[in-house]
Amino acid sequence: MTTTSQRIDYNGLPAVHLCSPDGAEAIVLEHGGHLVSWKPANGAERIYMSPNAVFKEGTPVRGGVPVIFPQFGLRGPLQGHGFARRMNWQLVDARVGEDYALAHLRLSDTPETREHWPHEFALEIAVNISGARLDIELEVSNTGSSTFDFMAALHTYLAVKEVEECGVEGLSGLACEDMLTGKQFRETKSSFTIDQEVDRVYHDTTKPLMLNEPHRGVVIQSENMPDTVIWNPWEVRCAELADMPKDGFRRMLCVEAAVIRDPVKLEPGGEWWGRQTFVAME
Ligand code: TA6
Repeated sequence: MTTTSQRIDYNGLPAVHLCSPDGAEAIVLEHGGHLVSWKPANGAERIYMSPNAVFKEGTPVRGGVPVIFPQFGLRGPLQGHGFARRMNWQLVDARVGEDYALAHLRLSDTPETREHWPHEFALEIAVNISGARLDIELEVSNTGSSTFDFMAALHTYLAVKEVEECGVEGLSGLACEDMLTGKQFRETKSSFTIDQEVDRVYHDTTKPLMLNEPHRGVVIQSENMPDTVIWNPWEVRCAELADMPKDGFRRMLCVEAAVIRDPVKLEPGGEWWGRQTFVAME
C-alpha cells in the first residue's frame, strides 16, 4: 500500500488522491472542494457517486460531498445551494502523517463570486482520513469590511447497498421540518426507515446518528452544524434528475450536516467552522 497524496485526473478534473499509512483512501476534486470517494482502511467505498454525474467546470457534481455555501436550496435569492459547489477551489496543502492523510482546499471571493454575492470571504475545506474515520471541516472567514449572513451544508451522499434496508437512528425527539409538505413536527421513530421520497431538516442534531445497513453501518457526528438534512429523491423525483440513473435512489442516502434555520452572522474579521465526522463500522 502506498501512503501518498497524489495529484490525479478524476473524470477530466484535477483532484488529490489521499492514502493514509493505515489503508484509508479519499479523493477530493479542486472543482467545488468536493470529496468524491472515501474508503476506510480495509473497507469498501462509502460515498455514492452517480454513474451519470457530469464533471464539468461550473456544473454541480451529483454525488460525493457538495459544499453548500452561502445559501441552502432555494432559501434566498441565489442559484440553488449557492455557488461554492460550482467554483474551482485551490489545493493549498496535502500531506500524510503517521496515521492520517489530509488535504486543505480554499476558495476566496473573485469577481465571479462577487457577481453572485457581493462579499469578501475565504472558505477552507479540510478532509482528514485515518483508519475507519473521515473528518470534513468547513471554515468560513469574513475577509471584508461588512458583516454577512450565510447558510452552509456538507451535502454528503452516502453509498448504501439497498436504501429500503437502511435505518437512521438518533433522530427521535428532534424537531423537524418536512420540506415536501412544509409541516413541522417532532420525530417519534427510534429508527427512521426510507421507503419513499424524503426531504427533511432535523434541528439540534448534536448527538451522533447511526446509519445502519444489514451488515455494516456508519456513525455520523456533526459539530457546530446544528441541522441535519435527510434526503432521498425516490423513484419519481430521481427519474427527473438527468444526472442520476433510474435506480440511483436505491444506492444512496444524503445525510447532510448543515446550518440552515439560524444562518451564521459573521462580522468583518470573523471566523466560523463546522465539521462532519464519519466512523465506518463493518
Ligand atoms: O438537501 C436536499 C436538497 O435540498 C433537496 O431538496 C434536493 O432537491 C437536493 O438537495 C439536491 O439538490 P440539487 O440542486 O443538487 O439537485
